[in-house]
Order: sequence, then structure tokens, then C-alpha cells
Amino acid sequence: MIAFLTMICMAASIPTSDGMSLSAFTPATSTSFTFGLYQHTLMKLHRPTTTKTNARVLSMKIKVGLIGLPNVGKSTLFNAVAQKSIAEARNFPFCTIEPNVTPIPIPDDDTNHTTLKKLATLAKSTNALPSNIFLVDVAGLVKGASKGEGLGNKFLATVRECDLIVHVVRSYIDDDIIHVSEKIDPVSDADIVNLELILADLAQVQRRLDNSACDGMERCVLLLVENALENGLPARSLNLSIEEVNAVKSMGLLSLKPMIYAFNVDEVDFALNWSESMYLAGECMKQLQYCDMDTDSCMVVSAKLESDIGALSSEQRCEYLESIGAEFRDPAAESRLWSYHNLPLRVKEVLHLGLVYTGPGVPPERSRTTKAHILSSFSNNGMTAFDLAGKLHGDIQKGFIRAEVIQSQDLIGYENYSAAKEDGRIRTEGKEYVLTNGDVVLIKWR
Ligand SMILES: Nc1nc2c(ncn2[C@@H]2O[C@H](COP(=O)(O)OP(=O)(O)O)[C@@H](O)[C@H]2O)c(=O)[nH]1
Ligand SMILES: [Mg+2]
Repeated sequence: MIAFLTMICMAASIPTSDGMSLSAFTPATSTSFTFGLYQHTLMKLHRPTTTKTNARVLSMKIKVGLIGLPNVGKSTLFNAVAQKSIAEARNFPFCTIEPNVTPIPIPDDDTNHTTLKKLATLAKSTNALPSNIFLVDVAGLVKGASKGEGLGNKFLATVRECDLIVHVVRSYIDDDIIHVSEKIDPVSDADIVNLELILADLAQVQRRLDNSACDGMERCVLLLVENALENGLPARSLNLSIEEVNAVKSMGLLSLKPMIYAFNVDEVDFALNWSESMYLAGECMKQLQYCDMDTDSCMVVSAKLESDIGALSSEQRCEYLESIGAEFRDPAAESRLWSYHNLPLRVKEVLHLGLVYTGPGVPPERSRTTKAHILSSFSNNGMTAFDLAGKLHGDIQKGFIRAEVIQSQDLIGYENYSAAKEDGRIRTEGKEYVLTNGDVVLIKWR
């Protein structure tokens, strides 16, 4: 049980949760960097006082890149999540997407689109459209990618466009699947990838600093970033403010992007020992040299199992899981295992995303769609009712009169929108109103 991660933790002297105490471990270092924790502390002490922790400037279309060494299971995980996500949200609006990019609906909460479904029922909508993030299956990275090895530059350019990185780490044993360094070692694998990201950023930052056009806030931030990178620290560990992130935004710095490690374990570790695997994945993460424990997080996935049985119905999956000894009497607990559900939830949490809804309150003859929209609390200091009007239609924004607002959980308690209105539960807000997670908004326009 817990075959692989236990093995790694043993090698790394990490006590497993059942109390094993283990042998010495010297992490494989592939660089002459010193791990500059003291330097890091000093840098933090000298930061300007305007710093806002973990600021993110997100693109309109949120992209999540799957990265990792070849054969770790990125494409398998991508397919598992894509096939299930598309099956879960059949009534997608049609959208043309490039190959290897798939939309994934963001769940409302830890249940699956329950709020959206309830709102759609209340509004008698025929369409319930979830909001999506986009998962990108990036080509495998190899050592030397920062200098153009493998698909180096193409790989890095794709990742630069992403808002968040899911770093897939091979933690399954299968002698039939080749490993690029012929040895399975999640800690060393993840460090190879992280180091390439740091080296690629360092080269890019130094090129930019050599340019005399780089001045003011941009130069200040890049000097800070250069210092961090030279000490083996990802740029995200600097906790840059919105203004600072904006000053270097166009560079798409790789190590500035938040990272979720996805430890790809085998089906036994996943289905039978999920909690233990999660604990061990966290312990593995602590062994990583180029990781920021304050901002990075981890999850456990089983790409092959998820791709093999992910598209089955919940009952069929439970049957299968029972056949290998795992029991999920509660289907909700079972559905929470899977990456198609967990991954967007983690992304939502890490990027501090919320959801707002439109549709209920619009007369059915005008629209029969209830739609969720992503609310990013870090973008542009929060989305206003006016911004949302612009997302719906240019004319709606131009003719904006006022917004009617009610919290979704409050509205769900009523039979319909009119009943909530008669009960005085609907507030009137102006253009400047900053939306909060769970708001249901009806824009009145001329
Ligand atoms: N045994 C096992 N094989 C896996 C797992 N995930 C991926 N593979 C296999 O590893 C090979 C490479 O997977 P792929 O997803 O293409 O890797 P990528 O290069 O990271 O995209 C395929 O033959 C997969 O079936 C896993 O969790 N367990
Ligand atoms: Mg692949």
C-alpha cells in the first residue's frame, strides 16, 4: 500500500503517518545555486510597504497549463478531465478551441454545480451554463528546456500564456512506461522541471535588464526577481503587489505563476489510501528544492484510473471501486475523488475565484439562460456591476441604469425571483457596486 510515495518518503527520511522513521537522503541537486533562505528573508524585510500578498493579474480566459517531464501522465490526465468535464456539462455554448485545450466548468462549491442548477430551475431556464477555465496540455519538458532542449522554446511560450501551472509528477511505478532518467524519483523530477522554469526566467529577466528601455517600477521588480531566481527561489515567493505584477506582466514569468503539484499515483494509492497519499504528497513537496511552500499546493491524482473509469456513471464507478476494495457508500464522497471535480476547485481556491450569476429575474421571453461568470477578486480590484454589464453585452453596459442584486443562497429559498422581490430581498445597486461571490445580478438597462 502507498507503494510509491512511501518509498520516496522513506528515502527522504520523512516519517510516514504511521510513524516509520527512515534513512538519510541527499536530494539530487542539478545546480550550483545556493538555497538563499537568508537572502530571501532579507529581501522580504526591504520590500516596499504597499505589498499585497500573492497578487495575481489574470487574463480574461483563465488558462491552466499541465506541465511535467515526458510520460508522467499529463495527456492521460488531460483526457480524463476533458472527457468527464464535457460529459458533465453537455449544454456548453459552442466554442472553437485549439487542440489540447479544453474547457472545464468551475463547480459552485464542493458539490457539483448545485447552486447553478437550483437557480436555473427557479428561473425556469432551459440552459444552465457554467463558467469555464481552460486546461492546456503542454508538451513534455526535459532537462535543458530553458536552453531550447526538447521542445524547449515552444513549451515555454505555451506556459507563459497560462495563469496557473499544474505540475504533474510521476509517482506511479510501471516498468512498461519509460522514465526519461530511468529512475522514478518524484522529488528529483519536480526539481528538474522547477529549475528549468527558474533558469528560463533568469535568462529572460537578464535580457530585459540589459535593455535601457527597462526602467522605473519594471526595473525595480526585475532586480528583485533576478535576485530571487539567482538564489533558487521562484518569483512567486516574493509576494509581489498588483502594481509590481503589472509592471512585469507582459513577460509572462513562469516562476511567478502559482503552482499546484499533481502527484500521479497508482490506483491503489488513489482509491484505497487517498488520505495517506495526500499526506505523503505534502511531505514530498517539503523535500523540493525550488518550491515555495507558502504559495504552492498539491493534490493526488490517478491519471490512468481516472481516464479508464472517469466517464462511467457514479454507480458504475462505485461498483468498480468496490471490486478493488474501496467503498464509497456516499456518491458525493466518491465524486469528490476525481480530478475533473477537484482540479477546478483547487484552481478556484488558488486563484481566489468566485462566481456570480445572471439570468434569474430576466423575463423568460427575453432569455432562458442562467449563467455563471468568473469573479476574480484580484483582477482590477474586483469586478463591478458595470464591468459585468460589459461582459454581457456592450449595449447593456452603455445603457446601464442600475443593478438588482441578491445572494444566490437567499434567492434559492424562494419559489421565484418575483417572490424574493415582493419580500424586499432584492437590493438596488449602482455602477460602482463591487460584486461578491454568489451574487445573482439583474442589470436594468435602457
Ligand atoms: N501505470 C500507469 N500508467 C500511466 C499513468 N498515467 C499515465 N500512464 C501511462 O504513461 C504513458 C504516458 O502517458 P501520457 O499521459 O502520454 O504522458 P505525458 O507525456 O506526460 O503526456 C501512457 O502509456 C499512459 O497510459 C498511471 O497513473 N499509471
Ligand atoms: Mg503528453
